[in-house]
Amino acid sequence: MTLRVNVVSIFPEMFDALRFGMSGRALEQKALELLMTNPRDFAKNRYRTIDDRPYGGGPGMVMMAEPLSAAIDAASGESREGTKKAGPIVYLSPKGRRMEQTDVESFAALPELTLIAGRYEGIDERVIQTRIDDEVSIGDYVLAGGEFAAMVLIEAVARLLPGVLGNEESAVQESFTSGILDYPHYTRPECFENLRVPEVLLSGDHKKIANWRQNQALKVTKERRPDLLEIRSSIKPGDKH
Ligand code: 9D3
Repeated sequence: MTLRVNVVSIFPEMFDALRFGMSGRALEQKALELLMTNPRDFAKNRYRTIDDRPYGGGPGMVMMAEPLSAAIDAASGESREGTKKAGPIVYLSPKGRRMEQTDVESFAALPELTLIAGRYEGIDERVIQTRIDDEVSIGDYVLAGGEFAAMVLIEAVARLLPGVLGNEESAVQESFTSGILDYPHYTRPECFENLRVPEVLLSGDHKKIANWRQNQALKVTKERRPDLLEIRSSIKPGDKH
């Protein structure tokens, strides 16, 4: 039960960051496997060129179709184990559909996934036509490349993999409250810079505490993300969330 993630990137060392924290634990436990492929290793000239100027002119450079498609084919096991499809090939792109937690849950349920991190202005459109199953953005802001977006996806997926969380209660708790913002958290000491922990949390009354937390969560959600409450109230009973 391992999720194999093939990553195609010209900066494979960036993904060393995933060795820390929860994704690091997922890798150690073999719940997650990361396999890096560098398009530069598939470049055709002695300068290992992987980018070229855009046809039609304009600013910046474009990732060339040949090294990138060869890297994708090698990474996704196009030649591996005969007819069996290796799982979807996902291109991290500012033009992609916005990734949500439901997408993360779907990725986490797969046996294998191939992520393409682009650089420059983007990749040759013919690679999208011939190789890409899914185009995903992580939000409406501009990054310098797809690597951090791919790492965001991997970290979000890794914490859902069986056996990774460690604290099983967090997962249960999360499924209860998912869709709204979190309640405030406190730990020792009881008084910090003259700010006291809310009395209810010291009461030992678990019903009252649960009720207080739900109210706090609803209040902050109403203030900051009313859109989340509108989505929730339009969901019929029995709908999966
Ligand atoms: C001027 C047009 N730009 C599109 C907004 C060009 C451009 C900007 C940034 C092309 C590529 C990039 C690099 N970004 C990503 O590869 C990327 C990304 C992002 O920038 N924001 C949110 N999600 C993603 S996923 C990949």
